[in-house]
Amino acid sequence: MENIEALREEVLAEVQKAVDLAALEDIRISALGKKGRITGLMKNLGKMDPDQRREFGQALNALKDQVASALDMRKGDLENAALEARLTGERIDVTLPSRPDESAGRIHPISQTIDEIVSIFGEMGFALAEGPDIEDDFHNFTALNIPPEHPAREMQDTFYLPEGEDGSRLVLRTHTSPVQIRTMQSKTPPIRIIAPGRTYRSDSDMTHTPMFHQVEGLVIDKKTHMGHLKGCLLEFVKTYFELDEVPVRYRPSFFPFTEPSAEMDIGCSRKGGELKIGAGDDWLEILGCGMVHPRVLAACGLDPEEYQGFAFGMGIERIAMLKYGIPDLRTFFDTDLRWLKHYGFVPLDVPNMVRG
Ligand code: 2U9
Repeated sequence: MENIEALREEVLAEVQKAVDLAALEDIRISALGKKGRITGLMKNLGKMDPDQRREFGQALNALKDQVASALDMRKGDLENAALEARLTGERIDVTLPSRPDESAGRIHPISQTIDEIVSIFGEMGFALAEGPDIEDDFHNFTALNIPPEHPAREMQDTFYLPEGEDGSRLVLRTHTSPVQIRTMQSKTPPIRIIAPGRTYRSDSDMTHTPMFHQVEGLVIDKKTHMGHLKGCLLEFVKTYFELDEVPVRYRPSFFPFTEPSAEMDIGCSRKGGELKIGAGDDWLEILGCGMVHPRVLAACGLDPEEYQGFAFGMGIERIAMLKYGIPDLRTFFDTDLRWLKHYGFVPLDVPNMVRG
């Protein structure tokens, strides 16, 4: 018993004096390990008579528990002290710029351009509208005053799905205009929407891909006129190209769904083979537009005597190429990661109207 008491004092004092975790581990092994001092006393139990063994055994077990919990406590204290020392010793320089994350993804220029356009028109009170890529003949052609013999309806220009049982053929939408048709059918004016998305045409060369992106806008109200169209589109090109002033001109054009129709050009210079937008003696076609044809309004159940409005449309790849200096349309769809690293946008670091 005296042995046990002496050992208790000795081991507990050692535990308290341990300066680090390695010293503590040595103490644990020397007390509780296979050849440890407490383990050594345990081995003596076999030689004792039953009464003595019970008394001695209980005392030894209590000692073992006490030493184990003292070791645990000291371990916790030493770990806390080590952490405390690290925290006071190490300083984090919060002003250091972060390392570029090589594995971080990029926002595709198409997505970036759509976000920019939607946000510019959003500021002007336009709502985002979306619709299906697979459309019926009515929403893609008929309601848009596209006559049966129009070349846009031909197989060479449009992707048709296999004929249905009733002889009807669904199409991959050739423009996002069906989205506006669906909106006019389901909502009463005033309507102000912007409809970006994928469109499909059976066309493939240097400047055409079978799938491309368009954004179209539509404004319908009782007294919406061409002046609204011009003000709205001028505001858009100035904001999109980040210019205070942009010369614009409208050339007469033709679309089945608008009357009158026009193409909008912006001033530019092409001196020395370099395109500069916003000034100069040259012009660059940017979008098509016009007043919604009365037959289109009527096809959507709106009275052309009561309502009128304007619409416009542009190719997203084209205006992304102009703003971001991307020379080849087909590279948009090559899924080349090096291209995306070069032309893509770092999330949270994209240009916007607030930060520029
Ligand atoms: C409705 C009524 C009218 C949308 C318009 C254009 C002119 C146009 C082209 C630009 C380049 C398509 O991507 S492109 O090839 N679009 O010039 N789009 S007016 O007019 C509409 C749309 C919907 C109900």
